[in-house]
Amino acid sequence: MRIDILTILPDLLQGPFSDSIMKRAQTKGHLELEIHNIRDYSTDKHNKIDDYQYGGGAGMVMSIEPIAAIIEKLKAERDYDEIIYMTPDGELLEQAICNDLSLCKNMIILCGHYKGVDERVREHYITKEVSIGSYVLSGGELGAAVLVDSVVRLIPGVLNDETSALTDSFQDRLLSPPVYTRPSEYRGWKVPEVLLSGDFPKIEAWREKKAFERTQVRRPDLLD
Ligand code: 6GU
Repeated sequence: MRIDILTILPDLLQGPFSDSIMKRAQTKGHLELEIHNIRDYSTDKHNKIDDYQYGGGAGMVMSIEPIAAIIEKLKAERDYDEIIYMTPDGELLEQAICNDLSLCKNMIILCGHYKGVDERVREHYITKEVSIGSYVLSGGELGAAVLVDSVVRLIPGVLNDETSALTDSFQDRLLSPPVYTRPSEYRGWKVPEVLLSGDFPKIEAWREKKAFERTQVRRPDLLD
């Protein structure tokens, strides 16, 4: 998969992709990630990428020209399955969206800032708008990092058996059951007996029961 991220804060996006699974996805060739600085596409002599909003009001708006210039350059190089705008008024990110996006070959992710981008960018270039939750972030970069991580880990070969995405919370609309490791007793706090029994059908039944109970208590909406 190839992902092009368009941002005014490219440094902010270095960290999340230079460690662990996201780093390995790139070195193993599952992910080709390009981070583009929108400012590099400004034709203004001060590299301006925003301006006052028409009609008045506080807050700057990201201009269409530099964003259109990068998107059109990229679209001339390859076909994109999705051009996503990260914004608090987008569709709430859910596992089902991550699953769909994991089938994409190429995608562009635009990170919003200030009061947002000129509406004409959304009308003419954007194919999908995503929010990562009902709260406001200073910019779309952290949202883009969340989106990329949640999608890339689903690409076949990115995770190994031990970290397989098939048993994730949400994949079966259930939260994960509790897990334990050694020691079997710590300060008198014991690991549930069944997990030490070696009786695998019984362990599996216990895990299913716990997953269901946990979902019922914490996220009943997932069971609807
Ligand atoms: Cl994607 N961007 C911003 N700025 N705020 C958000 C968000 C995105 N998702 C939730 N809040």
